[in-house]
Amino acid sequence: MRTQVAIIGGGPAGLLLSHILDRNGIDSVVLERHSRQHVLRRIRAGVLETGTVELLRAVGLGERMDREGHPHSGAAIAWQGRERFFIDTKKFTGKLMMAYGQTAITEDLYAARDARRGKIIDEASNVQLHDLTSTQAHVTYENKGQIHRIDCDYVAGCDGFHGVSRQSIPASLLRTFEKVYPFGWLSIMSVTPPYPDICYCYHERGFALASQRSPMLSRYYIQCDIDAKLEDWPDERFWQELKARCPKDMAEQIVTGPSIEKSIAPLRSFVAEPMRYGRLFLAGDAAHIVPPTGAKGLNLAVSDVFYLSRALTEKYHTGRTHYLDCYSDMALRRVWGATRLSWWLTMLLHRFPDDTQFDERARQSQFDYLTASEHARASLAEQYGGMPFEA
Ligand code: RFL
Ligand code: PHB
Repeated sequence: MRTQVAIIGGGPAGLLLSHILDRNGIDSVVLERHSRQHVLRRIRAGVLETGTVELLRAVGLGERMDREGHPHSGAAIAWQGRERFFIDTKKFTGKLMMAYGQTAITEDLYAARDARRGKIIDEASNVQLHDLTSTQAHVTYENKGQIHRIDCDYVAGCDGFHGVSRQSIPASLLRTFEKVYPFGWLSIMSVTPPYPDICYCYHERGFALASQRSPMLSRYYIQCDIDAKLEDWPDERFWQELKARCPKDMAEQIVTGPSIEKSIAPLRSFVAEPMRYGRLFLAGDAAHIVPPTGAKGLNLAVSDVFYLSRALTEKYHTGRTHYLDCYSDMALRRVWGATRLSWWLTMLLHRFPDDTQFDERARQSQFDYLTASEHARASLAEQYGGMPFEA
């Protein structure tokens, strides 16, 4: 088989890239390790920046999002013993954000690719990338016991943190930057009316977060020990702990019910540089991971895809390689901005096992500064709402 762009990974980054390339007359094949059912079962991000929302609309993926998503003007921080604080993206940037789940976006993307007879190969195992610095770049994979080969002009590595693409770059050429946090997030989904605001809670017992997917679907998170086990967290205990970390009026408003999903995710910051090796371009979690505190992971995957689709379109339509040549630098500038914000919010809103009284006071002072300074509030709102894409 031959294609113009071989895309490794059928998550949001890979599917969106394939969709946009197709709209621009560029052929691609998506190779996904898991079954479609498995990919669609994953519950992950839920908050979209304006830039993400506008891009999805611009490429014909806005209809269901605008019908079912919940536009909102930012998020609240409930700091123990203090007045509620609001990260007001609407006031400071004029922009609305959108609560719309990654699961729904992935469904929309599969539907859009199917409608255009897009080539997505599920359950492609042992994917390998070959000759990435030559004009004979190709990928091989196994499917139903047979080995297949796809020749291509470019390879897009959209295969997440544990994928094969980043590992195909010689270690001597790759620099990685990593921070692993000493706790995780325990999450549940429940068929209950959500708390009205997305609300981040800081409490001496640890962090908690109220979020939402739809008028009858709630998503809640609490900070947990790094070695926490799901079996130790029956629903009853989760709700009790969540409510203990929220202000009283908020706890009283939270509607509890049986969980339909429960999982634990570790928190990590990770960036790999550069995001290009010869004809291979990395996008999304394949190149970087942020802790979910800033709700940036999915939004970064989308901004990478915006830059990469523009670069490939320029190359195929005009022969110029300006955007391909600056893809890594441009994408990384945005990545580092979101990485820094996610790290900062994680430090601000969590209790660390080795916290001293100094750390606690410094955190309180940081929060005091936010409440006292219009400039500080504007800066946070601008970054939480998402920085614009570079021209
Ligand atoms: P994905 O979604 O991980 O998709 C990558 C796809 O590649 C496939 N794959 C391979 N395919 C072929 N060959 C291989 N060798 C392959 N290896 C992997 C995988 O099966 C998968 O389908 O990456 P992408 O597209 O870059 O999208 C990024 C987002 O998914 C991610 O940034 C966010 O979901 C991060 N994230 C969250 N972000 C938020 O903003 N808020 C959240 O609440 C939130 N929760 C999460 C998360 C990420 C999680 N992960 C990755 C463990 C919760 C979890 C559990
Ligand atoms: C979510 O809705 O899943 C969500 C919201 C805000 C975050 C992270 C996750 O910071």
